[in-house]
Amino acid sequence: MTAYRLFWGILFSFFLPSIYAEDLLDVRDHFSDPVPVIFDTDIGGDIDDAFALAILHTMMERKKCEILAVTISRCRGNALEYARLLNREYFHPWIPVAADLDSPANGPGHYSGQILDMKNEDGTPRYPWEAKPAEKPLPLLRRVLAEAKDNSVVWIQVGEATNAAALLESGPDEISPLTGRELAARKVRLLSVMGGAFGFQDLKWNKHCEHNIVFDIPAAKKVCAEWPGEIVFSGFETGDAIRLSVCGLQNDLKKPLPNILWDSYCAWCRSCGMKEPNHPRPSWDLTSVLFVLRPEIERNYFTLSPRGRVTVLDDGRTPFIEDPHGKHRVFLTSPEQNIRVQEAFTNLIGEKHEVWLR
Ligand SMILES: [Ca+2]
Repeated sequence: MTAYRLFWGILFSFFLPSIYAEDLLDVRDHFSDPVPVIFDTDIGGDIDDAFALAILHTMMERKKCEILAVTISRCRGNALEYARLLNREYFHPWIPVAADLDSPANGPGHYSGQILDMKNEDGTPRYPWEAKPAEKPLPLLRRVLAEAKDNSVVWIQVGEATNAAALLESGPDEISPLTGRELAARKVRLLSVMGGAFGFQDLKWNKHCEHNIVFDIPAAKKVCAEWPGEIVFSGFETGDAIRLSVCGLQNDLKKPLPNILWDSYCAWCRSCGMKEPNHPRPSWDLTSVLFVLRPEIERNYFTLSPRGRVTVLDDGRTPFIEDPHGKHRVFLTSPEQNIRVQEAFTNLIGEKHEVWLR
């Protein structure tokens, strides 16, 4: 055992869990309650959004969650239709998807458009689809929250904070007499964010300007400063240390075909210049999903920092200041926990083909 592993083993085995393990947020009233989830994503850019949505569908099939809506913060390629297609491939085509197709922040994708254009060898569409009108995220978010039980919804934000900031700015309308801030305070139990970078375990991450923050800094500042409820942050360093197993993906996804996740992963690799699909991608967005759906202390997937406050600086850095009255906490993980979480991802990603399609 290296000195590094020994250090973290001692720290996490004896010290941190005794302080923070009992402090994990369980978002269920009862163990069997499905967690109502909003999945707010920049799907179409990096591939982890697609895997994160896929494991949400798997857990919805297990009745561990109910996906109320998929809202897109920055439409990469034709991400709206891609998300609808992924919902359909996972047998939940009724889940509403919303995106602002006119946003100047939109850009090309790495797999969303490619999947929609994909053909079989005989030239027929591999994933047939037809364009439907698009709803913008804000009215969908306001409607879903207005209809939800108080203190029930978990908002998983794995893209920019654009949509959450727009909600906070919204006033009463025909959907709800409540302001967006009032809806967030009354209906949202937890905001689970993949964003920022934190130097709890390695000081170098304090200097990192993370993608989801940088691409909409005003929105990230607003949400960190004004969100009325609890926020847990999975920083860049957490998902970066937990990589998806390429062998696992090949074993679990290649057959039976077609498999939209495998095709998406291959398209992402090709789009990024790789001849073979062989990049063990970080699991950034998946961590924010797993934390919500597997909060059991005995599984020991995650540990949380003490309470505090995250501030977004002008360049996108996200310093954390400890404060017992703060509503922000940050994921801390050990190498042993990272292995356990990676195993969970492999199992969840492969579950569709092991169980549903048997
Ligand atoms: Ca993302």
